[in-house]
Amino acid sequence: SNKRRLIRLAEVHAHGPGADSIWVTKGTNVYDITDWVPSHPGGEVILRAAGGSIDPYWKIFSIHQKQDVYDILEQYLIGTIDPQDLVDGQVPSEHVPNPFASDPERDPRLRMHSERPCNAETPASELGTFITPNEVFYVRNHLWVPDLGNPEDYNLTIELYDGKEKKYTLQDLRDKFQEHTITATLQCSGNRRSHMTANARMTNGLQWDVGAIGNAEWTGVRLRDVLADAGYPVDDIPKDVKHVQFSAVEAYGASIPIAKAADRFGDVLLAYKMNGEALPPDHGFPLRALVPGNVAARSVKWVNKITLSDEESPSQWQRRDYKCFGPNEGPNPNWDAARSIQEMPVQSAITSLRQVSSHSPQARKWMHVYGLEEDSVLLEGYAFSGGGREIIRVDISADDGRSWHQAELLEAETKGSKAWAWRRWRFIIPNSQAGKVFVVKAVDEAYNTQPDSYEPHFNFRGNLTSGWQRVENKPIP
Ligand code: MTE
Ligand code: MO
Repeated sequence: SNKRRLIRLAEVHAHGPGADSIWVTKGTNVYDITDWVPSHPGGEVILRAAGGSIDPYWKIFSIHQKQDVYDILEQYLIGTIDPQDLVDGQVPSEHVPNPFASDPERDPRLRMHSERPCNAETPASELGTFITPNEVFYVRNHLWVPDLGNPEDYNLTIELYDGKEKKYTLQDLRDKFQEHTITATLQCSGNRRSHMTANARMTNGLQWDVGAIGNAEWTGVRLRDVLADAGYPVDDIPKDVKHVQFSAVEAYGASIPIAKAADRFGDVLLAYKMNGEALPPDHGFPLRALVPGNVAARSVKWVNKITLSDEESPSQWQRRDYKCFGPNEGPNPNWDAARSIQEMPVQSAITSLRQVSSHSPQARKWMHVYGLEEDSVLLEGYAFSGGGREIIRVDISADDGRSWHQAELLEAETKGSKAWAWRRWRFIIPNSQAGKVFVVKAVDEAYNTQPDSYEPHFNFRGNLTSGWQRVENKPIP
């Protein structure tokens, strides 16, 4: 039939993003998806594949790997690639785009979980400082790092509830608004997921250790100030507006409640600096939302559109992935009924365990520094809670939870209206009193604390793992 006509690759290329009709290939089939583009649930990102192969995108957006999605596409089949354009029966590799072509180089110290998209955590050995250096700050990308062209052309669009839009260039943001700096910890909801897998059951997602977290100074303008300038009454929130949706250049999106965005003590920033430097490409250059106290998934990188709405962001990262379920709920839960994660619960981890010993010249130095007379074990780590709730205590057990001590909470200078930054802590115990297993747990200012085990807060996604961390009494590499 005419559905099977042979099509040259050059003809496919002519139906790219600007063309009247939009074609894509999947395998060696050709589809005219013009009529589908406006109803694509993922929005205009589909145009990235226009005139070429959608295969690499469908690999990344795994939501497509379902029969009903294949069925939709099959309706638009118009032909197959002419065999004279194929190499070994396949579309040549030049025709298949590399969505990750503009991803930057990464610091070799990062522990890579997946390269495309880049998911890399800070190794425990680099988690020892109050401020996490930009080069080793964990990277959590769902997609590619967008190629932005000239930053001077970058625009942020604010869409108010009545549909009116206001645009700001980066220069507008710098010129019109007061600059603010806050010290804030970003933590992925999957931080420590591997501990839930190890101590309860297999979880679905990247198996992060303790390093999907980091602390930085973020500089930018207050979202609240920008919303006010755009014409939104931040001190008299209209009833219908419930959420602020952030959309990013590369198709990621998420939202936060309006009450957080409009709160004068909420410190939500549109940040352009990280630790005093321009945002690195992996962390959202030139502009990211920074929502302190909330799960890092809401701190949308490369943000270029902000929409006030009565609804949460329609993205899968708001309506799906970042939710928790009961321990008994299987992999097909009622997603819509579950609440999306916003503020984080209490968390703590041991990032360093060292011998301070008279036997080793290097470790002897620490005995001197800490004024110790006996060979000892030195533990260090972090503790953090969401919502700006301060960590008030860190308890350490040197005998697997039978008896407890309090760690020393280290002082650090922070900026911001609330306790958005983690607390570093230190604990030293003579070897003669140290058992085989150390345990850590923390308490925040609301006296929230952590679950002692993993099964009771198991969820198949492995989100918000916060069970007491246990580590063996041996050096952490
Ligand atoms: N923003 C965009 N545009 N794309 C993303 O993939 N990942 C989110 C959030 N913002 C993401 C994003 C998630 S899940 C996390 S944990 C943080 O960014 C990670 O921020 P970082 O890579 O700067 O550490
Ligand atoms: Mo995340």
